[in-house]
Amino acid sequence: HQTIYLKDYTPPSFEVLSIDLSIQVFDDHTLVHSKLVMQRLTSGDLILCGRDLELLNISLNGNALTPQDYEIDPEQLIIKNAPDQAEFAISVKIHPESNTQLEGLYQAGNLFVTQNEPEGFRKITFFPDRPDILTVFTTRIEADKKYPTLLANGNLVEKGELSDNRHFAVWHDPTKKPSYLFAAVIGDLAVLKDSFTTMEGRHVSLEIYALAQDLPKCHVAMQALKDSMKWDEDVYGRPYDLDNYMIVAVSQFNMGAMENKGLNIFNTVCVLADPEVTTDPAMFYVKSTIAHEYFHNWTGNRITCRDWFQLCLKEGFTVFRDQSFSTTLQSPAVQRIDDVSSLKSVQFAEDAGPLSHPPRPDHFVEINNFYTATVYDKGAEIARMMANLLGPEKFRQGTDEYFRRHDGQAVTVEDLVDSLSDGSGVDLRNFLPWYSQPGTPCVKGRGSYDADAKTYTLTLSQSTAKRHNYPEPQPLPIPVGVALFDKETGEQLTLNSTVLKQSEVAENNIKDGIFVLDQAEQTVVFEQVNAEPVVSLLRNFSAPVLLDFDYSDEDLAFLLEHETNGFNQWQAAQMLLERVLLQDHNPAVYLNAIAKALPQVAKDDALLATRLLDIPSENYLASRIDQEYDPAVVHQKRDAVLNALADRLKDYWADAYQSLPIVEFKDNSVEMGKRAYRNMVLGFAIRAGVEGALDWASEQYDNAVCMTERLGALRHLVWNKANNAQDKLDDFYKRFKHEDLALDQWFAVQAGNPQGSVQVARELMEHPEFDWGTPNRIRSVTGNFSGNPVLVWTTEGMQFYTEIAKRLDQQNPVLGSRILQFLSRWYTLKEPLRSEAKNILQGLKGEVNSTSVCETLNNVLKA
Ligand code: DPP
Ligand code: ZN
Repeated sequence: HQTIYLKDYTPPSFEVLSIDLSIQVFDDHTLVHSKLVMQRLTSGDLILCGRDLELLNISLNGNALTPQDYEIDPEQLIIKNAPDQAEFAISVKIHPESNTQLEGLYQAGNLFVTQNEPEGFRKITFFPDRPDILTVFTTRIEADKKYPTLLANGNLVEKGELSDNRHFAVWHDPTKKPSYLFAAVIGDLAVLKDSFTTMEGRHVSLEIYALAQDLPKCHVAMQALKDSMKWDEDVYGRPYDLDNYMIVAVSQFNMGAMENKGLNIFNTVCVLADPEVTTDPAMFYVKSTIAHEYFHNWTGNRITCRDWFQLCLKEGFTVFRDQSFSTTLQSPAVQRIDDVSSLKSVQFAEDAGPLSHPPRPDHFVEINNFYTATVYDKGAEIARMMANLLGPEKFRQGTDEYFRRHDGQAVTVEDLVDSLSDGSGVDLRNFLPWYSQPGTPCVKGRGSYDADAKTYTLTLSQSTAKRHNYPEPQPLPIPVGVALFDKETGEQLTLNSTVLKQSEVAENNIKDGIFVLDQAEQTVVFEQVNAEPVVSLLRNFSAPVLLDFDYSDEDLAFLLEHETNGFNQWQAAQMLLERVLLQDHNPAVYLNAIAKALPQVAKDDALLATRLLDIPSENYLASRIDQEYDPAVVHQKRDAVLNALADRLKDYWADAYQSLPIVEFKDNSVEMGKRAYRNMVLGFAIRAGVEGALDWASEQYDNAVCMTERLGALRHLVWNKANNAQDKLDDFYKRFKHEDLALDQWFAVQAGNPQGSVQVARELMEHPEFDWGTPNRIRSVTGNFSGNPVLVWTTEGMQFYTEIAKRLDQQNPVLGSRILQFLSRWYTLKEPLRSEAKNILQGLKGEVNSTSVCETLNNVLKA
C-alpha cells in the first residue's frame, strides 16, 4: 500500500467541463454510461480513477479505444499524449447489489444509494476523482418501476416511461461540484415536504425522503433544517442557492450523514426522531447533524478542499459552525461542556497514542482513516480560537472575505487563514502551525501573590511531546482565558484595572480576559490586586490543551463554587476529580464542594447539574496513563468515588427523585434537563442503596412517556442486575422489535453493561436481529462494549475486536479499521497484558488486506 504525501500535490493536467451520466439499474448489475468533456490545463498524462469497474467500452473524440491506447491497472486508466480537447464516452458495469463496503453505489435493502466521499465515485465510473476537479453534472437514472423514487443532485428536468416496466428521470445540477458530492438514490420512499424562503427571496422546496413508516419521525429534522437555514443567513449572511434541498434516510451507512450538493444522504440515526423511540441526546444529535450537513453547503460544497489533506478546512470549520448553532438549542455552558468532554475523551486520547496526527496530516495511506476526532474536533477548536480572538464582528469580516474570494474554488487551510486575516485586519497566520503539529500541548503554570506590592504574578509555559516522524514541536499561540477572583469574597476582579508589566508580553496580548501564550514561557504581572486572588485559567476551554497549574484542591473547590459560568465550574470539578482519580488526592474536598453546589445548580439548570456530576470516563483516565495501566485499578478508583458521592448525598437523591415526577413530553432544554437529571439521580439513589430505588426504576420503565425515561430506567435495572431486568429487556424487545434504532439501544444497553462480559457481547452478535450489513447495529455492540476497558483489556476482549476487524476487512474495511482503533493504546498496559496485546495484534498481520485496516494495524503496532 502506497503512502501519499501532501508535499507531492500537483494540480490536475485536465479539467472536466461537464459530465453526462446515465445510470441504469438492473437486479443483478448496473450499467453506467458517461460522457466526459475534458480540457487540458497543463502538460501531463490524462488520468481517470476507477476501481472495481468492468470496462465495457471507451471512446475518445468519437473513436473507440482499444487496450493498446491506454494503460489500465486496478486503480486507474491512463492516457498518454491525450489531445487538448478530449471527449470520452465510457460504459462500465458495476454491482451495487453485492457492494458491502457501502462506498460508491450500493444497495441497502430496497434502496440504492451512493456514498462518494472521499473516493467512492471511482467505484461508479472512470473519472478524475479528486476534490479539485469541479464540474457540471447531468444525471439520467433509469430503473424498474418497483423503484418509483429516482433522485440525483440539482433540478429535475425530465422524467418518463420506458418499455419493460421501466422509467427514468434526468437531473441537472447547475453548480459545479467535485465528484465526492455527487449523489443518486433509487428506491421506494415516502417524502415529507416543506419550504423555506431565503433572505434573497428564493423559494426552496425542502424534502425529506424515508420509508413510509418512518415519515412521522422526520418532523424534528425538518424544523432543524429550517432553523439552520435561517441561522446561516443571520450569523454568516449565507443563503441557500438551489431551488430544492433533499435529505434521504438510509439505515445502512458508514458515516453519520453526507452533505452531497442539494441531496444529503443521512444515516437514519441522524435524521429520524420521535420521543417514543429516540432519547433526548439522540434527538439533539439529529438537530446538530442536520445543521452540520446544511452548513457544508457553504463550507465544503461551494468552497471545497483542494486535496484530502485539507479535510479539516471543511470539517473543522463546519463542526465549529454546528456547535455554535447548537448553543441556540441548549444552554451555552452545557453545549461547551459536551463539546469539550468529547474532545478530551476522544481527541485527546487519539492524540496521545500511535494514531496521533495533525489536524492537517501530511501523509496517509488511506484517507478514509482520517475522518477522525482530530480532523473534526481539534479542527473546530482551531476555528474557535481564531473566532474568539477576533470577536463576532471581525470574524464575520474574515468569513465574508473567505466566501468572497473563494466561492466556487477548491482551496487550502492557508487560504482560510489568509482570508480571515485580511478580512478582519488581524494577522492570524501564527495559528497555522496548529494545523500541522500533532499532539496536545500542555500548559504548566504557577502564580504568586505579593501582598505588599499588591501584585499577582502568573507564569505560564507550554510544551508538546515530540512525535515520531514529525519535527521538534514549536510553541503555538495558545489563548488562555483568565479571570481573578477575590479569595475572601468570591467576587471576580476587573482585569482592566490591572496593568501588564512584563515587556515581552505585547500589550494587546491580553484582551477581554484572554492572554495569548505564544512563547515557551511567559510571565504576566497583574497590579492593584488588593487581596489574594484565585486565578481561573482556560476559561470556556479557550484552547485545546492540557492544564497543569499549581492549584491547591481548595482553590479548585473555590472555583467550582464561585466561577461565573457553568463551563468553568464543570472544568474545576473535572480537574479536582482527575487529581482524586489519577493522583490519589483525598476526595473529601471534591465531595464537600459538589454537595454544596449541586442542589442550587439543579434548581436553576438541571441539565448543567447532570454535567457537574460527570466523573471522567475510564477511557479518558486511561488516556492520561502512559505506562503500567491497570484497567481494574482505574475502575475501582472511579467506582469508589461514585460510591462516596452516592453515600454523601443519599437523602438528597431520594428527595430529588421524588420531586421530579414524569410529566407530558416536551422537546425543550428545560424538560430535557429534568429528564436527564431524573435518570442521573435515580442511578445515584440505586447506588446509595436508597430503599425502593430499584422499584422506582421499574415504575419509571412502565410509566415512561418517552424513550429517555424508558431507556434510562432499563439501563439502571440491567446494570444493577435487578431481579426483573430480564423481564424488562424482553418487554423492551417486544415493544420495539420493528424499530431498528430502538433495537440498537437494546443491544447497546447489554453490550455496555459494566457487569457484562465478552461472552454477552458475542452472544449479542449471534442474535437473529444482529446484522453485519448494518454499521449502526455493529457499533451498538462494539462501541458500547468499549466503554468498559476492564472487559476490553482481557485476552477474550482483545480477540473479540481483532476478530471483528478481520471479518470486516473485506466486507467493510472503513468500519473494520475503526473497530481496530479501540485497541490503539495497548502498549500502555501493565504486563503481562501488554505482551499479550502485542501478540494478538501481530497475529492479525497477514490476516488482513484492505488499505484501511492495514494502515491502522501498522500504526497501532508502531507504538
Ligand atoms: N459526511 C461527513 C460529514 O459531514 C463527511 N463529510 O462530516
Ligand atoms: Zn462534515
